[in-house]
Amino acid sequence: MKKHRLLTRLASVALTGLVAVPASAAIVPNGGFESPDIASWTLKSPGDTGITGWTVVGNTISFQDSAAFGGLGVVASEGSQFLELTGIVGRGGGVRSDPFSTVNGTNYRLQFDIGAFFVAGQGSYGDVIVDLWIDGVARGSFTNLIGLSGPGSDWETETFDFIAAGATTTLEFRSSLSTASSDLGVGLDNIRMTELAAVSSPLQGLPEPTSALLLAAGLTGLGGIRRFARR
Ligand SMILES: [Ca+2]
Repeated sequence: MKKHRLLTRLASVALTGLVAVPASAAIVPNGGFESPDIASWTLKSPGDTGITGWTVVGNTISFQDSAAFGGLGVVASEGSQFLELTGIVGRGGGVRSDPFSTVNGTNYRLQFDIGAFFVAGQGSYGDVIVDLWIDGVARGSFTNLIGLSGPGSDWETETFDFIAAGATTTLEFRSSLSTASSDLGVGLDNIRMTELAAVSSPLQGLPEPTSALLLAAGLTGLGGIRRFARR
């Protein structure tokens, strides 16, 4: 019984700080751009606040329903609505969230889907790059190399872990100004955040393989203890 309790405790120690345990989710208001409901598509200029919870920044974007160009292969990643961050054509457009509630010092995993499109009758719109800011600070660029050879929507989920710096957080996404990114079709949808309850701060920023190795090492260690306990 004692051995069992020891092993249970060791397992708990080995896993704490290494495994992301979702504690809560869906805290980005209207992260899927489903509100307000639109029938087709509409252009939005910088300063526009018509998309619930978001302000358009940088350049004109398109607020779209899958009904608009779904027949050509262009559909949302989540629900039926999404953003197209190049408007009709052009780079640098995006959206900034209204400040929403976070817990200061807490680890969060931000995930969002970026879309590249192959439009029926027109061909591939090319690779896409989306730039991310958190609380006004640039946090990186995310690339989706289009993998389609026929009409369709190529959505890819991007992940970024960070520590909230205050009681509210602001997210901003823009299509990249880089010419490596399409100026005609950069999708954004399904922005969500999950609180990472079990990730301790010393591990923040470690690349996934390192965490996996540490986890593997921890499990190997447990195996050794189990072998020892069996003797
Ligand atoms: Ca959506």
